[in-house]
Amino acid sequence: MEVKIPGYCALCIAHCGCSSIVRDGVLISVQNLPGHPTGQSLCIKGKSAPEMVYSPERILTPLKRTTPKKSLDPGWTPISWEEALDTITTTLLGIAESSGPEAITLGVTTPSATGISDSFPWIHRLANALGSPNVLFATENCIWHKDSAPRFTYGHSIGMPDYERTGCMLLWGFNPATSWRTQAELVLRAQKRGAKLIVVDPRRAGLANRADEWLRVRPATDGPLAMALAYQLISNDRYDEAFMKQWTNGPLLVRADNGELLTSELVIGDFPETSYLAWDSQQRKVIPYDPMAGRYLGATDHLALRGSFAIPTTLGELSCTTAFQLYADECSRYPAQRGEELTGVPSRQIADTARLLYESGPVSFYTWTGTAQQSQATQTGRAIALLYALTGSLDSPGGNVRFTKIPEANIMGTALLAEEQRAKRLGLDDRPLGPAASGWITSLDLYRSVVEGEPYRTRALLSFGSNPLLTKPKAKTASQALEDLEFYVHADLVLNPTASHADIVLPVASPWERSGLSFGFQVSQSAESWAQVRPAVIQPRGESRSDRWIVFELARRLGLNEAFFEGDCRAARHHRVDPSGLSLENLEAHPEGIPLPLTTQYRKFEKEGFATPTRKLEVYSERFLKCGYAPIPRFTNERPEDHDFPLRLISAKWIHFCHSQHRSIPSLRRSMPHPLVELSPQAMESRGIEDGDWVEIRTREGAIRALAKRNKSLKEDVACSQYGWEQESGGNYNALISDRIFDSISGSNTLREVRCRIEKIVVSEV
Ligand SMILES: Nc1nc2c(c(=O)[nH]1)N[C@H]1C(S)=C(S)[C@@H](COP(=O)(O)OP(=O)(O)OC[C@H]3O[C@@H](n4cnc5c(=O)[nH]c(N)nc54)[C@H](O)[C@@H]3O)O[C@H]1N2
Ligand SMILES: Nc1nc2c(c(=O)[nH]1)N[C@H]1C(S)=C(S)[C@@H](COP(=O)(O)OP(=O)(O)OC[C@H]3O[C@@H](n4cnc5c(=O)[nH]c(N)nc54)[C@H](O)[C@@H]3O)O[C@H]1N2
Ligand code: SF4
Ligand SMILES: [Mo]
Repeated sequence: MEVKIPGYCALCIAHCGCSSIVRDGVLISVQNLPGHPTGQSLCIKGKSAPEMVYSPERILTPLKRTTPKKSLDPGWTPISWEEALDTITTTLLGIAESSGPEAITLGVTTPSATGISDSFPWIHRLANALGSPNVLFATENCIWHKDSAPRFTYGHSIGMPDYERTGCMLLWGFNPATSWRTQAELVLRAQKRGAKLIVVDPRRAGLANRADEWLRVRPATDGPLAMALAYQLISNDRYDEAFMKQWTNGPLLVRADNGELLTSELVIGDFPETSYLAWDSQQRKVIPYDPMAGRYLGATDHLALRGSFAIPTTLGELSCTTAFQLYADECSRYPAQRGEELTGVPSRQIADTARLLYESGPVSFYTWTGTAQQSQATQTGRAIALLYALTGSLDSPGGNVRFTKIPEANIMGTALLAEEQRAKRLGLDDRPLGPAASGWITSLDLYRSVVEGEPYRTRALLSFGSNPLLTKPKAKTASQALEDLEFYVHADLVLNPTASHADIVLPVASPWERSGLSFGFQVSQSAESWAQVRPAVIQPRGESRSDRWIVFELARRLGLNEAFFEGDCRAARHHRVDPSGLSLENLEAHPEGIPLPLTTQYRKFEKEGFATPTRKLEVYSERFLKCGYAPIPRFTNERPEDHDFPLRLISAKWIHFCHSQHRSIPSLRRSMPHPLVELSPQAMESRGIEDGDWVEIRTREGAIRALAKRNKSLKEDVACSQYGWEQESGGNYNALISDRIFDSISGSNTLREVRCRIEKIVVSEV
């Protein structure tokens, strides 16, 4: 019997609506699902679902290591779920009792490129209920710059371009044609309607080929480029002055003596306590701004956005400058010509792009990992966020908006974690505003804790997916940490190189063998209004189980049932769905999904202000100042040239694979059998390299091999390679990266800011 079951593909963030064709209990094929907001088409990975499901690489039973950690063969032996779960429970309880639950780290792979989105919040709930503040996640190299860093400026993530209404789209270090095809489709549709497209990328990849302006930025100079564009807007009066005055903290006065915002305590007069001060240029006196109420106490018609003023205070006369003036001054260090020198983008193009931004708004933007994996990544995120603020399009029709979401219960269980445990989160002391403040630790923090016992020793890791040996820098420290771990449990579909260091491996069912719930599909209001419970379409293979099942089973054994709906998965799902007003039964009866009549609320800040310390969009971040970071983005010069390593190496994603996954899927591997490195024709010629030659890529950290591929869009000194390949296939790109250079605010590693040299490998060496 053949059935066609609607659902969505959970393999990556696009969550494309799809139908599964199942014959006699076997998944035959997967097709797109017309009518679904993300169901227009599927990529080759989605179409290869049956190969993934029935891959001989799948783990089908729990496995136990039977040889010492350092031995090459782990001697995997199948064990029962009972034995696996009991061993895990006893060991974890023992560690929690003797060293505290913080000695146990939970790991989780990325929901943007795996089906872990089905159970992501449950894994966090398990950590919180257990009392562990440490969840290892790829934030610092992944979502930090679009979800967390903008909070320092806007108080919220960058939201989503309102593609249906936008006039100009700015894609910055983001290639949705490969990484989020449903966004790419909306970009194309907007272009057809006449919207303009600007792409900032060292490579002319994907939609950059159709851009009105493609800015070929020198890798990792995005911060200076954002400042240079902002300077064009400000110096030519091409910005939304009214928005900057009314909704940003640009008018607030900053003390020249210590960089703090001037507060009312220091100023003689009848001002409410703890208010900030701005300058009224007509009455030539200060006006207080109450951050609690989010408003000025007085008329704002003549608020000065720019200028420096001598303010009489109890400390004597203090020289103060408006925050916006300080920002404008910092931008003025980047006139177009200097912008060109620093970033490689021609000065004329910098000026033209700024004009396009001004003339073709409303402007929307999206940035992702192109700007994430750099040594000044957070300030780069701030610089882009501020450039965008100048357009005045934020949260307005056609700008970046946060679409109205379907209400659902938050099940992360954040409140279950005691404050005292939260304070122990690894990395919090070193980077107080970094991922640790949002709940996540970085791999470097984990390795240090395991290997050096600093600030305390991590003894166990319970990881749901993830492959840090290939996806994080410098594999050596990682291998040692994995070996030093007293107890490592890894739940996955396949045995990846990191999992081969585990003590116990748990077999995870694929998304087609388990159900999932998606409230909203992100890319538009209609997509965000789509609620869907995806059914399992086939039985789990072997003894594999969903991550959620594993979490609930462990919670029960660990005595955490109270936080887990007494072990009743269905009651938990009811709880999650209830606030939406939909019934779980109704959702299950409509596996194609149910649209809700939600409408977008624009300019929410008019009612709520911004969720920042000043309740305004923060041009000036006192929070940064207090942590010792520049309150207005400031960039130090590039790392010096290294003549032995003249090329700038970057990496990017390819449509065939997600990160280190999928290399064993035959149809995908056939279309990409070997790792590639793209080089400019000039770089190839000068090195005697031809298309398809094997080359060696060498950095100060190590060397890998890849096949050369001509890419005429690259500058002569830039090479773009792939990551995620194992050593046997050519090499692990991230072993070329030093773990000692990272963004001091977020811990983001310089995965794209590496100097290398590339040479042809003579055939006898291959
Ligand atoms: N050089 C370089 N390195 C990078 C990047 C880059 O651009 N350049 N990108 C970075 C980014 S953005 C990210 S997010 C990280 C990703 O880093 P990782 O999280 O390490 O990602 P993957 O390599 O995809 O490994 C995912 C693992 O999870 C397993 N898995 C898949 N689905 C499930 C599931 O449903 N449940 C469970 N339990 N396991 C599952 C897969 O089989 C695989 O073994 O890599 C980063 N590394
Ligand atoms: N096929 C596929 N899709 C995926 C994933 C996958 O692994 N494979 N992973 C998912 C995940 S976890 C994530 S985080 C997203 C990421 O999605 P994207 O951010 O779109 O992914 P990338 O291709 O790594 O990077 C985007 C672009 O940044 C450019 N770039 C490199 N260096 C620089 C630089 O210094 N400055 C600028 N401006 N650009 C630069 C690259 O050339 C590339 O075209 O994709 C998701 N979707
Ligand atoms: S883009 Fe491909 S892998 Fe991602 S959800 Fe769509 S079909 Fe699945
Ligand atoms: Mo990511």
